[in-house]
Parts: sequence; C-alpha cells; structure tokens
Amino acid sequence: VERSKAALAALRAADAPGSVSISEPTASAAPTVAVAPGRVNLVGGHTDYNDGLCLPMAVDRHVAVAARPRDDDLLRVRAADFDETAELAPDDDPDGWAAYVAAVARVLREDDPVGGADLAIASDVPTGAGLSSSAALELAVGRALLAVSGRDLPAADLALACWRAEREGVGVECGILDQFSAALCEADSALFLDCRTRETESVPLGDGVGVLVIDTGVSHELTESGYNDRVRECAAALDSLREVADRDLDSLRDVDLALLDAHADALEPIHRRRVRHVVTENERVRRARDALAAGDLDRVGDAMLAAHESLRDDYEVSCPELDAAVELAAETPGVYGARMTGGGFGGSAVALVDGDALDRAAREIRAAAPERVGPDADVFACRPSAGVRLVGEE
Ligand code: GAF
Repeated sequence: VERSKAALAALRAADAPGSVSISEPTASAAPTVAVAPGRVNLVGGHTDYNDGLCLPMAVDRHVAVAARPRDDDLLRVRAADFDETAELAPDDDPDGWAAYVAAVARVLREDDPVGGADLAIASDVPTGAGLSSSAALELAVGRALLAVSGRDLPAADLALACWRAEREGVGVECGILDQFSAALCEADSALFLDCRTRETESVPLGDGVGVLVIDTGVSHELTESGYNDRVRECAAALDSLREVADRDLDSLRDVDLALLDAHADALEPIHRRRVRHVVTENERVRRARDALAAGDLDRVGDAMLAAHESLRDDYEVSCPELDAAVELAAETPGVYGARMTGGGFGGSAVALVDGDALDRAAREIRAAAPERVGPDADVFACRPSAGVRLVGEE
C-alpha cells in the first residue's frame, strides 16, 4: 500500500506525468508498481461500440497497483481506498471492485499462466465520475500481474484483454474507448482512435491549452444506468436500416447522413435520433482532430459544444447537472468548449480552456458550481498523461 501510494504522490508532484520513479524501499523484495490513468473524452461519445471514432485524453489521475509474487495461485488484494482486502482463488467470482481484478486475471490466464500475487491498490481517479476509473484499475492490475508472472503483452493486446474482462466479467457491453485510452494515450497529447481498425494517432494538445474536469457529484454506474439500453438501441436501429435500405451494413460506421435521410421516415423516431447522433459525432471527431492538429482551438470547442447537444437531445444520455456544468463552462471567459464525458447519466463534463485563463476559469467555475451544478460538484484541472506503465519504466 505504501508503495502504490508513493507512486501516486510522485505522479502528482511530477512536472511531466509520463516519467516518474520512486525511491527503492530498503526491504529486498521491492514490489513492482504499475500505474494506469483515467481519461476524459474530448469528442466521440458512444461511438466506440458502433465501430466509430473518438478523441480521448488520459488525465494525470491514476490507479497504482503494487504487486509481489506469491508461491500459491491466490490473489490477495488490498484496496487501500476502501479499506478492504479480498482473497481470490482462480475460480472465484466476486462482486464490487474485486470483480475487475478477478476478471482481468481470468482473461490473462487463458493464454498463459498468471502466478499468485499480493496486490495493493491505491487510486486518485474519482470513482463514478465518468473518468474511467474501472479501465484504469483493469489496466494497472493487468500490467502488474503480467510483470510478476514474467510476462508481457503489447499495450493494445492488454487493452483488448481488459476490454473482454469488463464485458464478460463485469457485464458492461462497453466499447474499447476506455481501455485503449488507459493503455495507449501519450503524454501531452489526445488520442485519435478508430474503433473499427483499432488504429491510433497521437495528436499533441499544444502549449497553452488547459483542460478542466467538472465532476457533477452525481455518481453514475454503467451497470445500473441506461448504457446497455443504448447499445441495444443502436443494434436495433442498425437492423432496421439494413432492412429498409436493403444494404449490407456491418455497423453504424457504414451509415452516412445521406443514407439516414433517405430512410429516416421508415425508422422509429428513437432509432433515427440514435443513428443521427452516431453519424454526426464521427464527423465531429474528424473535425476536432484536424482542428486540434492545426491549433484551431475555437473549432475544437465548437465541436465539443455540438457534441454535447447531440448527446443531450439525440442520444439522451445527459442529465440536468451535466447540462448545467456545460452551460456554466461555456459562458466562462477563456473556455473554448465543453461537453459531458464518459457514459453519461451523471459523472463529469470536460472543458477545453485557454491555458492563460485556466486558473481564473477554474476559480470562477468552482465558485458557481455548488449553486449551478450541484452541492457535491468538484472542479479540477488536468494534464494529458501517458498510458499504463510500470513505475521506473520509460
Ligand atoms: C463508457 C464506456 F465504457 C465506453 O466504452 C464508451 O462507450 C463511453 O462510455 C461513452 O463514449 O465510458
């Protein structure tokens, strides 16, 4: 626990969150420590499970997992923030936070052995805030377990293993956004992610750009929310479109506005709205990627604001607190744009801010948030961080 907390403290204090080391403990068997970041998604909400495009950024909030091998096949896991310990045999199927640990170990064991380990988890990624604390936990546990088992996997393969763990082990029908963000984001950059080809491209954020998280304090839980309903609505809308358009469509990625408009009247209104969001959101991701690469932050901000409207009106995954957070950010001087981030139904909004105005914007939003957004709202700046890694590893 001390070691994973030391890693978090070092990351918080570092100038460049990509590279930290912590001093060696005096005990001979120093535990290995893996860290993985949370994320915000600048544009590209609910596109990932439709084979679409996203533009996330890892944040400098992490889950740290310290690991030491054991002689048996047990995982003895201490979750410092919950003050709980779980002891997991290979076939155990626990609930709560331990479900993520057990599911990752189970998927990794399918290829090659994963040895028993003592694990200590500490985190400064807020939970239930839409910042993907669960994917950060999965990736950090996965990287730590591989390390103590003398194994390694390319980051994208580890991300896919963790994605399967979340779907099969925890029951969220999520896409790959969160696990790929926690695995493949690079420091100082956003990540353009094509969920169909799984190709990625780092897009530097540029100097002088700030990012603010406005956590509404309304907790969201993907397993309990309407998330899986949206996944099913998209699948049903795709089936209807295939039928009415008599076209062989693999996913909503194959739909454009011309095709949607030509058959809109034949679709149920709810399906029309869901498809319109996905199609226009993919376009906004392309626009935002190009604008970010060109340093045109006004255009990135416009894409974020339009994305929020689409998620609110067509996709119906926002909530009054998220709408208020985006509205508050948008009227604050220095803010280019803002939108809800993550699955929705609570959680956080993300705002892109002129770096020179960041401190003032944060102060103003923080001062107004309790009344405008909610009593438990929290506002903090974050920097683009690197994906999962072992501490001390460059
Ligand atoms: C959640 C899911 F886990 C992601 O896969 C993604 O769909 C996101 O919501 C919405 O873009 O974080």
